[in-house]
Amino acid sequence: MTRSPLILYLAAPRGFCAGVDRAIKIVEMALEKWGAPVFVRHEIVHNKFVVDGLKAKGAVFVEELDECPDDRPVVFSAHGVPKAVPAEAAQREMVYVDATCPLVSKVHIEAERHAANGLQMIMIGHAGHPETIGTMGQLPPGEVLLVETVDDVADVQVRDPARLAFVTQTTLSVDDTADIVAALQARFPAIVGPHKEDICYATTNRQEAVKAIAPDCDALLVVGAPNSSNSKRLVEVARKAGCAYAQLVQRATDIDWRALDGIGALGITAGASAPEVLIDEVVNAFRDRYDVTVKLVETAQENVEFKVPRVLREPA
Ligand code: 0CH
Ligand code: SF4
Repeated sequence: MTRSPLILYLAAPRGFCAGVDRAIKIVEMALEKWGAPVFVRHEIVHNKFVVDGLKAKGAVFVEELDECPDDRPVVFSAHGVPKAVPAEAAQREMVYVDATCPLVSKVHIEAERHAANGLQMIMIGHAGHPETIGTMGQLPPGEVLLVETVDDVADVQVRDPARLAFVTQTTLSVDDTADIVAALQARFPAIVGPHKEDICYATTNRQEAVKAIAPDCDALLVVGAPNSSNSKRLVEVARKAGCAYAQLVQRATDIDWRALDGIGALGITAGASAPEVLIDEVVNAFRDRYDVTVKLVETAQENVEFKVPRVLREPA
């Protein structure tokens, strides 16, 4: 049987970012240093394959600190935690390691700095997402106002329109966020904030790469998890950029082959928390069924690397 030809546009950059790489290494180092079990508060990154791999090595994933015993180490996930979390760990004299991405920590510091200067904070982010909870939790409850959409900007009630600042989640849609920032600046001309927003290099680059391939693709698959904000944004970006069929897949088994019937050009990318081995798995599933020609489309080169703490803190 002859296989149909398929052009496979492989986006670059895709997959793991520096913050994810560092966070996973921190859990591995903690397991090496202290042995199992090491507790991890929240999925270290939003990827089942990564989480299952660490579980097999002895990591225990929980949602809240009160699920951890006092006498075992705990790692905080890459998404960041409210200030109350390390405070509680310290009060319980627990050993804890913070795997918050340095680019998320930077936003935490920004929020604190603005508040120290007497500015009321507005956060652009998704309600309930751990990064949003963590960033808003750098200040006392109720101090940070959340806006999720342009429409929310019209409703937000501020103390003093002349004394405002904003921060954002790092994994948002660059274009949607630009619209929200513009709406904030139109309503509150004195608002201060970052140069554009706080979206990180990895999020920006992955969205740019998708924009470059999406118009040429009959279908585009994003390897990533349904709870991964940055991965879900890549699906939206692909659709907006002109690829009507864009879907998230966690593994090759998620591919809906019937929906792909008759395609001639496919795009593949991956969210920042998806390991390359899963991208290979998806690509190989297409090689099994099609006569694949891979075209790598690289829109940026990344050389960001975050240092992993050389020595994890000893128990007090
Ligand atoms: O995209 P989100 O924030 O949901 O998280 P992820 O999929 O675990 O990717 C890593 C980003 C971590 C914090 O920016
Ligand atoms: Fe850090 Fe960006 Fe990766 Fe989040 S997506 S972990 S902010 S580099």
